[in-house]
Amino acid sequence: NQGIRLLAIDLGASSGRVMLGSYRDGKVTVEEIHRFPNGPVEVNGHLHWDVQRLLQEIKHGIAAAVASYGPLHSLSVDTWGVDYGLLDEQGGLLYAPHHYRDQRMADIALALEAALPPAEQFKLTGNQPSPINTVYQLFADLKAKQELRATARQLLLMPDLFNYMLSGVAVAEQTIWSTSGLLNPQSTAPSAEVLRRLELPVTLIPRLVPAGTVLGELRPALQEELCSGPLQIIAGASHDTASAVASIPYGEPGSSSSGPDQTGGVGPALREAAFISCGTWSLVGLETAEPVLSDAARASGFTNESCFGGTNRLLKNITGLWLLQETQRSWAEAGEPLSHQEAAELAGQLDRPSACIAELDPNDPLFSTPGDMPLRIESYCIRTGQPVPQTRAEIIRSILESLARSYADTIRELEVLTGCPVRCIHMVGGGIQNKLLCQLTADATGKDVIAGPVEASAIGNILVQLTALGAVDPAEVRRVAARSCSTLRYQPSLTHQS
Ligand code: ADP
Ligand code: LRH
Repeated sequence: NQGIRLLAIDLGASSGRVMLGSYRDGKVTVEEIHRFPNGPVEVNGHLHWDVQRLLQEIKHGIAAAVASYGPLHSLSVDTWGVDYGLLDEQGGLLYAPHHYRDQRMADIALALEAALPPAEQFKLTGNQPSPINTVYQLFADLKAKQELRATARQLLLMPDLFNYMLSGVAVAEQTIWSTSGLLNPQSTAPSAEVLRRLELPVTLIPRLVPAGTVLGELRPALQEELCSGPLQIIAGASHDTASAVASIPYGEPGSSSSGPDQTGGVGPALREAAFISCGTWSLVGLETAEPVLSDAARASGFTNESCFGGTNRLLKNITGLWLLQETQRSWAEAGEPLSHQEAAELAGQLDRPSACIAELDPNDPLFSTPGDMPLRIESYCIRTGQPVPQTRAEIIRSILESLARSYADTIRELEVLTGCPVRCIHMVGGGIQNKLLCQLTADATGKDVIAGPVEASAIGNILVQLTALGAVDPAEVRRVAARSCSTLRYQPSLTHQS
């Protein structure tokens, strides 16, 4: 009994992976078929995504999986949020999609906010206003290139774009569109008011579909090229964060997080466990029944996004391990590369009491664009009157301790906003391989951290596909996740000062 075999194509901002999922005896197992780097590509002073290369990598992964395992049932692509491609009348891409770290929005953001102030955006969409949001980027692109009003026929967010390139079917999947700043807070329809106030054409938005919608089969030409047979393409929980949260094994013994509202109904949180999805970004939040649209939520930087199944994620986007990735990139360019594992080990070996550790605000705009991160950390320290970390270990440790501190601050804010105590934290994603970061998070929050799975987005992607195929009942997803994932528990160390 081979069970059901399917592919999760999980594109993160720093790497993409093609993962084979097998579902048998009520459990999912995953195996990495192909991994490739991803990141911003500068063309004529602007940052873009290399969509054609990413498509080639995806195709390579499909062919490799079929060569090793034979026919597969389905595949689904999930990606980072907010970015998009515009299609012309023939269904071709008008230009290479911009990367959300591109700086073309700097001035135009003010014009957008004059037409639609941030507080109104938040009430109308539930999304925290930010120049990276689709709505800001689209407003900027339509102002800069007037001809797009005539030539652009459809706007596809990144996972919808890849699923379209594979299947020929264009949709707007709800979880990824919940990052756009263009839908109502429940992500069930475009916000007519936002579109009207910003003069954005509603016709660009394809048909909205929920996570777990079968789109059709792999295009015939691709079937012939890659797998000589049918392969279903599914719009899963296409936002990588929605997929990651779908994989969380809530209800793991001792996590006090198995059922809805165990707080006695004090607040809107669905569980007493918070999550941290830890990759290029750190997404720190709680699942709630409904979007939280209070002024306090907006003022403290929270956003609302859709989960698989229609619940809400109240979360903050924290500039996460991007700080470390860019630091490592600078060192590699200087001829002194350091792997992820070496970086974590170096910071762990530091003699902490005598070390020079800076307190960084990861969300300071200084850190948001590509550049010489060690130099920026130095400028930040000078600006904020702190001693400058000197050694590589001190720089890494400053980043990791600052991330853990901002996680702790965010979790305290979540408790105040929802009125629900957070008992423990589920950490998922590539960043949990950094054991020091997990321990620092337990120490800074004073709460148990349950770490796992690493490949959360891929596992969530597979689980949602299984519901679309009718193999797993949506109500069973958490239980299958709990059976499929092993976790590691970190407890606050005795030296923790709360
Ligand atoms: P994304 O999906 O945004 O591309 P990932 O979830 O793949 O990000 O996480 C990538 C991050 O995980 C890296 O930036 C790195 O900091 C961390 N990481 C990956 N592998 C390891 C490792 N072996 N040890 C420590 N940290 C790691
Ligand atoms: C993380 C993520 C996050 C944001 C950002 C742009 O990969 O999806 O949730 O949307 O990318």
